[in-house]
Amino acid sequence: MPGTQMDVQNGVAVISLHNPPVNALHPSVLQGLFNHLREAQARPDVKAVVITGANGRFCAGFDINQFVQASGGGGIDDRINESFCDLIESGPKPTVAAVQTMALGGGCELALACNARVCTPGTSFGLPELQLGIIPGFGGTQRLPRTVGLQKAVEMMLTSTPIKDRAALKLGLVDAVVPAAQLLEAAKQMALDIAAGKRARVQTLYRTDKLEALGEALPILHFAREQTVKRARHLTHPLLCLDAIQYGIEHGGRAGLQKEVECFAAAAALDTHKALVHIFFAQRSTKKIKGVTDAGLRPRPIKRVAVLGGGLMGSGIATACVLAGIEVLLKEVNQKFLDAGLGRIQSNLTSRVKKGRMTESAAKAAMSLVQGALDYTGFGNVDMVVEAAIEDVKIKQEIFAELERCCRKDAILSTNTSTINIELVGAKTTCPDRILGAHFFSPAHIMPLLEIVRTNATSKQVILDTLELSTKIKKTPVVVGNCTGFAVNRVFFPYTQAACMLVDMGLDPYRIDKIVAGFGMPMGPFRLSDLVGADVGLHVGKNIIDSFPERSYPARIIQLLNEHKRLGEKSGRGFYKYDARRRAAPDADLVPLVQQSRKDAGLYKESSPPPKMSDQDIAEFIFFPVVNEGCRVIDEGIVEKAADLDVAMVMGMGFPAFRGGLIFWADLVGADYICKRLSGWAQQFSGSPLAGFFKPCAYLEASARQGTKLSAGKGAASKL
Ligand code: 3H9
Repeated sequence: MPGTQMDVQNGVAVISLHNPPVNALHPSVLQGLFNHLREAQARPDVKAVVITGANGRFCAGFDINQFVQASGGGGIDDRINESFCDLIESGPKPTVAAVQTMALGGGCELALACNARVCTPGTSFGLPELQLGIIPGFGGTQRLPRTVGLQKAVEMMLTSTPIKDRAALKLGLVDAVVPAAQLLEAAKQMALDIAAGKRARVQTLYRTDKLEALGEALPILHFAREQTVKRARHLTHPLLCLDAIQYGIEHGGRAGLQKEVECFAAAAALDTHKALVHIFFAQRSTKKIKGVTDAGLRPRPIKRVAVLGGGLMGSGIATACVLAGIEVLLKEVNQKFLDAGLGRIQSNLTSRVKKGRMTESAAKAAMSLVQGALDYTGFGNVDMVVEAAIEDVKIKQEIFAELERCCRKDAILSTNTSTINIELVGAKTTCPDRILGAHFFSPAHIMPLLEIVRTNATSKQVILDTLELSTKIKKTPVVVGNCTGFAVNRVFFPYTQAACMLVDMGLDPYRIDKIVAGFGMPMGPFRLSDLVGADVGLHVGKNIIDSFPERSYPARIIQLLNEHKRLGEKSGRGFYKYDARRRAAPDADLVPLVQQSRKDAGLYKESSPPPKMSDQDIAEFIFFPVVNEGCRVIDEGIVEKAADLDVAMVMGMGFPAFRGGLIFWADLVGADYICKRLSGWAQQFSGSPLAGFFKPCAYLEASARQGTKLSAGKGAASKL
């Protein structure tokens, strides 16, 4: 049961937070802390108080599960906040926080309310509340600026980025860093020194020495506001955070605390908060696979990986591996390609050094883990192969047959194909249990998602090992079933197709891109097409169209771009034109191609006015077919649960996290409304092959009819 314990020794009450694994502030922990604090403050044998965490971790903040249960605001009692502030910071006995490993969110705020802080080496301090759609609510908006200065505090809160012990010491966020074995003693001594008047008792809320003067503070906040509106124009809660900080600067810390409570409640009432909390848990639950992670198996470590193909994908995958200390054997077909592949890995590492993400010596050590190969010698020594050769089924089949001959009998054989059916890839082998898809997203050393594609034959052990690899290389895994395009590419194929259809119906591609970016995507479908390359788009699209002809729109404009060698960013022209710094600008030369595409598609006559469609109409026309395909993927059991698809969409396609992922967002919009809109378009195009593109699937229809949530899960439609 979560709670606190108190132990009084030599005049110091040590209160420890107990709620494994991260001592989150569950209501019973808060209540326990409050009761113990009151008792300690009242006891005559207690001179000072130390607050610490059990099991080597201080606290990761308020218990996020409570936000899910509460309708808004997490059910936090404002009075607890107020009383905590007074009791910890200004009660009769001084308090010191003894912090191990992490003090995040409410945990950091708790530490900030103490009169001093001691921590262990490597401890992180941070206020990452904004990543959950709320603002710090335990006084952090007031105490952090008064501890580290406004500029740094604003940066830490707006970016949700924690700082480590050494930086915290430099900034005065922590008073001493001591080895773990000495932590409690050091904290107790510090607390007794404060009680004896040998050390000043700092009450952060009333400090002014670190805070910039109003004349300096206001421009900092103004700039932060401008940047926030520019970078996160859909989000309100960062502005609420700035409001609370500013109010405290203008009216004093105590008034600021009141404003913080108001702003916290306003943020907690927004859908953004619910969406981001959903993503927080969804992201953690993708690692739990029924029948695999609960089967009592132990993952086998993957220490040596062979990557087949040193192109953009292969070199990115190799980079991700060496960054995690995994040895890589990079195979190419000739020396020229091999040198180019090795060069790409080197340049990925160099770029990290330039950005300050790793030291030169660490980059050198990582590069030394890579070995080049022109044949399969050495493959007998690897734990796993990731094939990243060209997207050609026959070539992949030959490679896999060769891999079965050259690799150990227990080596995992994976393919990075983005669309090809995994069973087809392994068709010429006799070891389907060792074969799976390891679909990385480009650039593979940066993008956070790993789509793990299992077939009916893939063994549990192989899935478990690959899950373990994903953790090691810092990717979020989503385990999906086998089909053309798997979950991410399959669900997103209507995205570009619907956008191309709109162009053929007479709409301006640049307006469409603007609207989709306005929805929250990192870029619109045409800018994305240019980034991926029209040639790749055509190739991937063909696989999808061949597999789902009844609901596909073979976009003529993509063919035309290929015919005119307008392949996108890499060729300097696509839907946009690009300058030497790869900055995109609308291109008048695109017009004849658009006109040709419209003529061939026959959906629009140049002489007539374009159809009247609002921004909302356009966004729905593009995203509702995507939701429809998402519903099929859930119903067919390609994903285990809808939340997995949400994570895959956010991390693989850049679907806005603040909308909670595709299906979470669709549930907010409502299955009934989506179904009606899709049916309307299907009706509009009835008699033409386009009707199938919009026809609502059985799962969506059933959810709409019964009023059930789309996130209800696989098989829900048939059970209704
Ligand atoms: C807040 O504090 C509001 C306040 O300002 C005031 C309000 C008035 N609650 O990530 P991991 C679970 S808001 C509940 O896999 P790691 C997590 O779900 C909070 N549970 O491990 C997982 O459970 P499971 C502000 C939490 O080592 C397990 O712990 N704080 C919480 O990679 C392990 O987590 C934050 O935003 C929590 N607060 O990373 C910090 N935190 O095993 C959020 C974790 O069942 N947390 N869990 O799947 C994190 O950033 C990372 O979890 C952390 C550990 C860095 C702590």
